[in-house]
Formats: sequence, C-alpha cells, structure tokens
Amino acid sequence: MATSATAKKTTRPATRSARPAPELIFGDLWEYDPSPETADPKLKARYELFIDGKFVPPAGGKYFDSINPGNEQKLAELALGGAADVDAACAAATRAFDTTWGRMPGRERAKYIYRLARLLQDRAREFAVAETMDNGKPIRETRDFDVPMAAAHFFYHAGWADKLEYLAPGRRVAPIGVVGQVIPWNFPLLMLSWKIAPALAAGNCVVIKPASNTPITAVKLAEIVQDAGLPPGVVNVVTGPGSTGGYLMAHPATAKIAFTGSTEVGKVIMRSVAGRGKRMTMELGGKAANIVFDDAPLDQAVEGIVNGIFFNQGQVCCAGSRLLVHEPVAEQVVAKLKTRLRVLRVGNPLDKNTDVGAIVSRDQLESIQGYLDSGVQEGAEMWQPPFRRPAKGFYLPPTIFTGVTQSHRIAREEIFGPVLSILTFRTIEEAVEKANNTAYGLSAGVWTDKGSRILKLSTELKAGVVWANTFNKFDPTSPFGGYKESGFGREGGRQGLLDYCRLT
Ligand code: TAP
Repeated sequence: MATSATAKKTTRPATRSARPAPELIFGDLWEYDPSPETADPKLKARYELFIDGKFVPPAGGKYFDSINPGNEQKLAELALGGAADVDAACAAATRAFDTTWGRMPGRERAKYIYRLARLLQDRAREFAVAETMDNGKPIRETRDFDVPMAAAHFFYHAGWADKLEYLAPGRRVAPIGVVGQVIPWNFPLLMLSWKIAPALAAGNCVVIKPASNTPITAVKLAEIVQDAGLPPGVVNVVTGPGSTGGYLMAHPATAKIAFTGSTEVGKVIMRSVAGRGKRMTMELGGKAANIVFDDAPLDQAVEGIVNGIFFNQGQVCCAGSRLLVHEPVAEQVVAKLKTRLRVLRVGNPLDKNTDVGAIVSRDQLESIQGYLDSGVQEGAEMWQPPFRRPAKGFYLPPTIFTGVTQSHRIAREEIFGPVLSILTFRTIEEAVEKANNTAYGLSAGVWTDKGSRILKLSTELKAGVVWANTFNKFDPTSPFGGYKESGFGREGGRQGLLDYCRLT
C-alpha cells in the first residue's frame, strides 16, 4: 500500500492545490490531473473459441474486432463462431456431462469452482483493466465492483455444490444437463459469472456466448477454466454474432437455456424454442422508478439517484431511470442534482478519477442520442452539465429531463444510457400508480424516513427488487430477476440455483 501511495503522489502535478473550481474544469478532465490505471490487461492479438478444453479456430475461419469505446482503437480480434462451432461445443458439453462433471460428487465440483474464484482473484487487476477497455466502464467500477462480485459468485456457488440436498429438503436434486447461455455487454464478466457459477455448482455443463461488443473477459475466463484443470467440455465459450446465440438457444442438446439481454431479443428466443420442453430463464430489460419522498434525507437521496442512473453510464437493466419525486421537494432535489452532476467526471475510463466512462459502442450512443431528440421533440426540458466531448471515443454527459409526462417515450422505453426522466407525484397512491405504469418490473427504489411507507411500497411495487434508502445493492446470496416484460426466473441465492436443478 505504501509503495502505491508513494507512486501515486509522484505522478500528480505539483500544482494540485491550485485546482480551479469544479465547474471550470468540467470537460477538461483528460488534461487535468489524470490518474491512469497502468496494469497490463495481457491482451492477445487474437482470441480463438474455447471448446472441449482447447482454444480452437472457428470452423468458418472468420474473425471480428473488439473496439475500445474509450478511444475507438481495436483491442483484439475474436473468432466468429457459427453453427458448426456451436454443434461442436454442445457435443463437448454433452460428453462432459455424461462422463465427468454430471457424475462428479458435489464436493469435488466445489474444489474446481473455488479454484476458478481464486484464480480470478489472482488476476483481478488484469481483468478489471481488460473489462474497462472492452466495455468503456470506469476502472473504479470494474476494480471495485465487477471483478470482485464475479469472484464472489464463484465462491458462493462453490459453497453450495456439496449441499444441494438442502435446496429442496425431501426432494432429489439433480442437474439438468447442457445449458446454453447468452449474455449482454453491460456487465460482461459479472453476467458470465451469474450464469456459469450456479450451472456448474448444480452439475450442469455450459456453452456460453458473450455479447460481440464485449467478448474479451469471457475468453480470458476460459484461460482460467483451463488453468483450473476443469474436465474438457464442462465450460465452452463461443464468441460470435447474435445469430450464433439464436442457434445455441434453439439447439437440441441444450436442456436449459438462460438468456440475459433485451426484452425484444428475449421474445424472439422464446418464440424460437416454444414447445421444445427446454427449461428457461429470461433476465430482460427494465425501466425502474426511483421514488423520493419529502421526508427523505435529500443529500443521501441525491447520491442514490446519481448512483441509480449514472453507474455504468446508465447501461444497467435495473437502472433507476425514472425519478419520481414528491412535489414539495421537487425543485430542491433537481437543484441539488444539477450541482452534483456538474462535478461528475466524464472521460477516460482508465482514469481512476472518472465517474462516467464511455458508452459501449457508436450504435448505442446513437440510440441514446435518438432518445434525447425524442424527449426534446415531445416537450420535455433537457439539461446537461458543461461538457467537451473528447476527440475520440463514445461519450455522453449525464443528462436529465424535467417536465416529463408518462406518455413520453423517455418515460416508457428503456434508454440504456446516462439519461434520467424526472416526474413528480403528490400522494403515495400516485407514486405507486406511476411506478407500476410500465411494461417492465425489474427494480425500484424508495427514499423516505417512514418505515410504513417502505413496507407499503415494497409490497405494492411490481418489481423483482425494491431498494429502500439505497440503490444498486447486489449480493450473490440475494435472488435477482424480474416480473412482466423484465423476464422470469431468478439469478443468485437459493432461488437462482434451483433454476439450474431438476427436482424429483
Ligand atoms: P441484446 O441486444 O438483447 O443482446 C444480448 C445478447 O443476445 C448478446 O450476446 C447478443 O449477441 C445476443 N443476441 C442478439 N440477437 C440474438 C438472437 N436472435 N438470439 C439469441 N441471442 C441473440 O441486449 P444487449 O444490448 O447486449 O444488452 C442490453 C439489454 O440487456 C438491456 O435491455 C438490459 O436491460 C438487458 N439486461 C438485463 C439484465 C437483467 S439481469 N435483467 C442484465 C443485464 C442486461 P450480439 O452481442 O452479438 O448481438
């Protein structure tokens, strides 16, 4: 610690004490007092598929690039897996299930899963940098949240592997078989751990397809799977486009499928596998209400609002993207929020001081921009702090809209960006009605001093998780999942593990 603290000090400019006021430096953060992460992400120029315990080229011989959204530079090329590769991966997973993993006592499986957790911890810094470069999220988040939480999921589920009979006392608990998994780009490594860890703990074998925007930490995790000595075929990683994910989901070898991504693609998958008897979990989109009452500690609530919508640039399924604020304090909350947003640092994701990093891709940036245009056209009032866009990379300042009504697109659709739509309410009934007026039902937040309000809202809000006087709190022991068009099934905790088991 002493060494890094000293090193950090020497890299800071001598004029540090002469900092200008925050408003003046906003937008100049790339030039101002940068504190870049320097750990080597150990990236390879090319990554192959991971099938049957080996890294193999794709059958079609094609590759695609992964781009760093922070500076638009190419990071690596990845194998473009297709149907033949999915066939090979499913065959390997079936063999592994029939001959090794599916028959292995839980206490033995646990040792392998603990090893995955520990090896991931050993390489935590490298994974954090790689994730930040591939996704654009601030290094502070990958370092302090994504990677430690991913390791925690492996540790937690390793602990379950030899105790499965306690999941459902009186029933026989068995694995399901080969599981096909498809994950999104917003928490690439974390979503991978949410998928793989419970599947392995229950005795299943997996074929997983990461998002093509952010495939790197998945293939790096495959290196760890190899180093941990898991039997060949237990974990297979097939990188490639959405169509490869579609083929995997519908593959006859997959007894269960687990999808995290947009509601739109989730519906396509559900239609494609209807009637095939597959077990299914769907973790889909969200449009959460974050509700602030007049008796809430407002400074604390403002921090919760900021965390709720600007964490990971708002590219979070459970983001508190609709702020419902009690009319008597609405003006005060908006004023405090603006003051806070003026000092958020937007910029280089590898800078340890950055609060808001890059949007994952140009396409996503354009999609968010489309929502900003629609908000303005429909009559809401947009506000952004002063911001100078870096020459390269996909950046957007934190954005808030006031004067939003429930019919506006920005109040109804999942924007998946750093954009907050602010509505007001007068009574608790109105707050509940507005919060539930959405096709989604993943999460919600409540800020109030009154326990009775918290109890009432936690039962009346139709959301998989309701946070009270906090937001975005996660734990491997706690089940996470949605209602309505946010999906079904749970990930995490006993309930999440049960979704990977066959009970007889
Ligand atoms: P999607 O566009 O739905 O993509 C998710 C994954 O599905 C990617 O790997 C994608 O591959 C693949 N895919 C695309 N078309 C497919 C098809 N027809 N069949 C099978 N797979 C297909 O979502 P996204 O943009 O990556 O992620 C954002 C969405 O995920 C948001 O709606 C967010 O709310 C949701 N999400 C939900 C949760 C939970 S826990 N509910 C957590 C995180 C994210 P390509 O990348 O190659 O297109």
